[in-house]
Amino acid sequence: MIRIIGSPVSPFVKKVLALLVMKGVDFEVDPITPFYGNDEFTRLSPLRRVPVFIDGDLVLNDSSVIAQYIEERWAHPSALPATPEARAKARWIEEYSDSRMGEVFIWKGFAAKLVRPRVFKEPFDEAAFNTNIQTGVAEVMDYLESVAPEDGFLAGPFGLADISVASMFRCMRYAEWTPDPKRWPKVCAWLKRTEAEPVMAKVNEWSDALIVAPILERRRIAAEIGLRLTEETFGLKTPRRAAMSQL
Ligand SMILES: N[C@@H](CCC(=O)N[C@@H](CS)C(=O)NCC(=O)O)C(=O)O
Repeated sequence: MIRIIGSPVSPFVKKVLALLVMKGVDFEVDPITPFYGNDEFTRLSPLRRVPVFIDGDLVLNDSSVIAQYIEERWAHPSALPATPEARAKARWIEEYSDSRMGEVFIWKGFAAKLVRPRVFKEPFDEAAFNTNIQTGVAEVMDYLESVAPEDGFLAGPFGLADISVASMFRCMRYAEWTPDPKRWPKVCAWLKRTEAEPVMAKVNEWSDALIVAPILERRRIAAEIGLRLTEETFGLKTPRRAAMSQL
């Protein structure tokens, strides 16, 4: 059985789960928050980041590396478009999402509002959060609006590019920010189409359930909506920042 380490709330974990769902591959999830990972977690994930993909002796890190492996190992249905040009475009959007959107949507957005206060008991800096919305987030939105299609998806059929970007938006929704459809109409319409795709709806259902569920209830709630959780085997009581952590 394939095991994924990392909470489905993480957009990087969600990308991997969505691809496995899309390709009909069975898996189970150890939904840890990376900061609570113990030494065994460090051994499996040298940067102390999630997701980690484990299949027997095969241990893979980094969502893009894992995504590429999944695409090669289970080629059908493909999460990438047909032509080399469109495939390159999809990979660029994935990269832009992981790096730039990761910085402004996740680290300065979602993590600043929810993770930092909850995990590290640090106060929420509302002014910095709002500045990021008006600068970094707005700049990302303008770029996405310039590349979003009038209809359909970001790089052809629904796939990796859409999954990557939509996963970032969900975290910002948890941080109580959603884009203004008057200012960014094409992105908002694309997001609505993407979130209506069954694969995206399923993984969002998982993260929505886990983000609000009390820890003791999580296993029962997850089972009800078709997410198989393993024991949380990597738990520390006190969170630890990775040397590489952006928090
Ligand atoms: N480039 C990595 C980024 C993964 C990542 O940053 N994951 C976050 C969770 S959303 C994490 O594990 N953070 C822990 C830390 O920064 O210490 C990937 O694509 O997998």
